[in-house]
Amino acid sequence: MKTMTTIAIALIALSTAAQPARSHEHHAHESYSAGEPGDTTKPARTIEIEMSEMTYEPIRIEVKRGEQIRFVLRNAGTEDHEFLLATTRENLKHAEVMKKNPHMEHDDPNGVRLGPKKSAEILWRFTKPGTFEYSCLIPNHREYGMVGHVTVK
Ligand SMILES: [Cu+2]
Repeated sequence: MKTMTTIAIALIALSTAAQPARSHEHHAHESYSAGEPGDTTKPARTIEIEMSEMTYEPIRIEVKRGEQIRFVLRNAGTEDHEFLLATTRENLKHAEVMKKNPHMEHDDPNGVRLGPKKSAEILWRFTKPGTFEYSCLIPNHREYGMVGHVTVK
């Protein structure tokens, strides 16, 4: 009986210890809904995207399934903006988390946050067919129009 209690306590301890690790994994976005990070040794088509208050230019792009794109991103605005490549579902979920923590830092291959006049590149391979989006999840920016669409054919 004593042994049973000890095992039960040990199991409880184990399961609570596993909790933070699991939520951290989720937060790190280890799986990507819009494809996968690109391979620098493979050819890529360059698409330039300009960010400003509160839109992207262009706001819609089309790529072929399997195509690798080098996104050249430039913030031409006067505020910070983001470019996060994912499904709409994933970005909306992510936006909820950002509402609670607006200064959340991103360190993911599918996204970047840029200050005014800054630029960056993202190399991405669209491996799945469907419709994806790039949006800015700084509170209210997506609602005000900072969402673009990628159609993968
Ligand atoms: Cu923005």
